[in-house]
Amino acid sequence: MARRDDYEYDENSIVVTKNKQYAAGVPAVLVSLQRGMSQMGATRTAATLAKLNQRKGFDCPGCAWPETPGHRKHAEFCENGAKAVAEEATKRTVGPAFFAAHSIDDLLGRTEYWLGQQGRLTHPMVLRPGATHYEPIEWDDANRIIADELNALGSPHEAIFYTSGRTSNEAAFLYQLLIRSFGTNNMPDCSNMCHESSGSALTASIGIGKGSVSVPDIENADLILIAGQNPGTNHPRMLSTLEKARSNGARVIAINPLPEAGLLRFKDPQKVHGVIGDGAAISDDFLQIRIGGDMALFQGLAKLLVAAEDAAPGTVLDRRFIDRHTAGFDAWLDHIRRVDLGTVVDATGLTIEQLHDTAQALIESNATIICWAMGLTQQTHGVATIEEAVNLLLMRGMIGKPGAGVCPVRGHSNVQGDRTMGIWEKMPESFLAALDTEFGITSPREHGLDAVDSIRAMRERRASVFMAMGGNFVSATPDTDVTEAALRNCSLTVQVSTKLNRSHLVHGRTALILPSLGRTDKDVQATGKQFVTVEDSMSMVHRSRGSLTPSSIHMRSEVAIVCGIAEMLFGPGHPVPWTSFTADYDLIRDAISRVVPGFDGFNTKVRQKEGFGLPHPPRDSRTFQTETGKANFAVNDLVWLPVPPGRLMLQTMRSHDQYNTTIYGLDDRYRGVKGGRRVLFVNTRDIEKLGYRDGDHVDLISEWKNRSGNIEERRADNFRLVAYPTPVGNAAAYYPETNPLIPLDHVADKSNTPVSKAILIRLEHRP
Ligand SMILES: Nc1nc2c(c(=O)[nH]1)N[C@H]1C(S)=C(S)[C@@H](COP(=O)(O)OP(=O)(O)OC[C@H]3O[C@@H](n4cnc5c(=O)[nH]c(N)nc54)[C@H](O)[C@@H]3O)O[C@H]1N2
Ligand SMILES: Nc1nc2c(c(=O)[nH]1)N[C@H]1C(S)=C(S)[C@@H](COP(=O)(O)OP(=O)(O)OC[C@H]3O[C@@H](n4cnc5c(=O)[nH]c(N)nc54)[C@H](O)[C@@H]3O)O[C@H]1N2
Ligand SMILES: [Mo]
Repeated sequence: MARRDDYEYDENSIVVTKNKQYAAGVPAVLVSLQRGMSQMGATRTAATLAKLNQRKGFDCPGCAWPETPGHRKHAEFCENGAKAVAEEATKRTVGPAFFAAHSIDDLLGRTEYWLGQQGRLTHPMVLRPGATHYEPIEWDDANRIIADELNALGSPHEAIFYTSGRTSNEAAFLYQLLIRSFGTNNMPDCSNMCHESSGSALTASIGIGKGSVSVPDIENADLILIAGQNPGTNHPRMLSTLEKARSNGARVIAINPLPEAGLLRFKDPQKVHGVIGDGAAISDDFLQIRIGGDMALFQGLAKLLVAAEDAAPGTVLDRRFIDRHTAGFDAWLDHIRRVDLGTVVDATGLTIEQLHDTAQALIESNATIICWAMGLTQQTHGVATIEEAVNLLLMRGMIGKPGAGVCPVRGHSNVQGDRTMGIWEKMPESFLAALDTEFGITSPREHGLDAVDSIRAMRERRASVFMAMGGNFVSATPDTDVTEAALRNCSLTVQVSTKLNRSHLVHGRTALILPSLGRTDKDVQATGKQFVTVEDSMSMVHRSRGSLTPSSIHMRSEVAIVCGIAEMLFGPGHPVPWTSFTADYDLIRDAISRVVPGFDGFNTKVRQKEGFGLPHPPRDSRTFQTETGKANFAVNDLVWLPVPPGRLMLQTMRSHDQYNTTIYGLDDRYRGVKGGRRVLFVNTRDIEKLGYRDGDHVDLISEWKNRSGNIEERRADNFRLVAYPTPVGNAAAYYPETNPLIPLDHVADKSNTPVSKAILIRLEHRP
């Protein structure tokens, strides 16, 4: 077994090798087994990996990519799914003895990597006002503290309830029910920092904030654009689907500032050609776009398509679709004709030939899918960029037809389901009314706070109780110093968690840690073994059932935790049957079936082999529930990001060895960086121009023009320069180390999503 201090490391001894051209293959299998063995031992590794994503097993806590319907192979998982499981199913534990040995001050000096690697949280713990150490507490006493603090508030709106996207449908439904029964819609969630821009854009454009394609659609597409996404690391199982699509004749175009390994070549470890040889090429073309250039790209492509239609009328536009199903076409057409291709070339960094070639591919394709993730959403103009992607599909009638559509690839494994269950600060009236009718409560109607506004509220002491259902709010949010100060203003912070992280250490006057069961754990309640359900990125709902004996009898399921708090808070006689809900999750699903559209017959349908799909009106019947009753073409003025001299545009992203703020290890294998995480990927020409050499250590300073027009500076120190094939003027570094650089007010228009992918920085020599 590894010694605990193995997780301390020296950022000055980073090893850099050449970045890889291919993803997965045999090294991936070896890495997954190795991580499994070191965390879980041999028996637990074999037992858990065998149950991953199987019909009778648990849903992978990694990403939200769906399983291929009908073909669940043995071992439907990937290297990073295996790491996610090892991380949760670890045999190491963090209990009262650990907290007695480590003060808060001591723990604040550790890295997220070190904290996460200590093991599973086993006991409810309390940090009392002024105390230096967490100490154990009984569940009832913890719940009493929460109830007392909530009841002492002047208004329910002074409480904030965060959710990360691993929470099951059942727990999420009860959590929002607790929060709305209490009287607020303050429900920030990780989606606010993730696909909120996709939700905003898609709801305005097509009337529903979810993707419109299935796995078979991808497999049967003619053309797939993948923009702002790194599937080789973050959605590795997507590579198998893409490989299938390619072997069916699809063309794949990757749009990314970085030549990400999985986008270029993929070695499927489950196939012979993946084990020997170079693997399969995944993308036919790689458009190395400048950061923030996608909106210009989509507008430029639309312009070229319009020009082709003008040259040969009736060959490019899907007039029938446009006339029947869309609104705003003429205004859009007028706008697109005026797009300047010179600006598009400047904004994207692409050549005019690349633009023509891509336009030609769009014209030739009868079934086009656009996939995207954080490279598009976490931009000031993220919503507009996604609207432009939709415009490009609408003009060709590429929504609601096989092999075509929009594919926002979700992050957390149940982030989409949590939204469906009502975790949103602005759920529509129809949902609230159904909830009220079902339970005889009166849900508040005024919209609540999202993630960024919650931080503002705590900073200004308009809110003072903060509770988190999973996640690591302090490290995932921007402007780390501001956020940490905001949380320290609280009277109570509560974290329902599986693993230790920095959010347990940056706390209110009183702080609680409530240890929860995870996906892999067996969940037994009064009526016996329970399962939960999740919704994947393609609106498929299915069961998840853990099988491991929990490492402590003091852990509770998220459902039981929510119900325990509710019983203490509302006392006997509350109209919601909290006790019965904990005892039998079927009863929760029955209630959901009456409140949430698409869930009728939930308990029966979810017991079917493949689970069931939720309705998606644009996909199912080209019905668009927008204000116009049609799919809307959006008109947006072109925004792009020129880089001033002496500056770099920084994007913050994930290494191959982390899950958001959870650091699995220090090996970003595909990018060739090992042994540390404070690296800055910069083009060789920029390194020279700025007067540095590869391997130099620098400090990063972000420059932000605030509302009063003054430049604010923020720092993150000691990053090693790595010469890397990123576009000139563009840099990249890992999150969360770079979050202190992102101003709280640097948010996307309309979605309020922190702009994690475009931060203006300059470098300073380290003294
Ligand atoms: N193993 C693992 N899996 C995960 C996660 C994890 O941390 N680890 N996180 C999960 C979560 S919550 C999410 S949201 C997803 C995230 O999945 P991704 O969105 O793939 O994650 P990022 O690492 O943020 O990568 C963003 C990609 O966008 C590119 N990019 C940056 N700026 C731009 C731009 O302006 N234009 C374009 N076209 N591209 C750009 C970057 O080079 C990078 O390839 O993954 C999920 N799955
Ligand atoms: N700079 C920058 N910032 C970003 C991003 C970026 O690309 N760049 N990405 C953003 C995105 S896309 C996202 S989604 C957010 C992620 O934000 P979060 O979802 O808040 O962060 P995670 O790191 O996924 O949370 C990890 C913690 O969740 C807890 N946990 C894990 N599994 C469970 C479970 O089953 N139940 C419970 N109760 N707890 C569990 C563990 O204690 C673990 O420490 O970060 C955002 N922040
Ligand atoms: Mo995410």
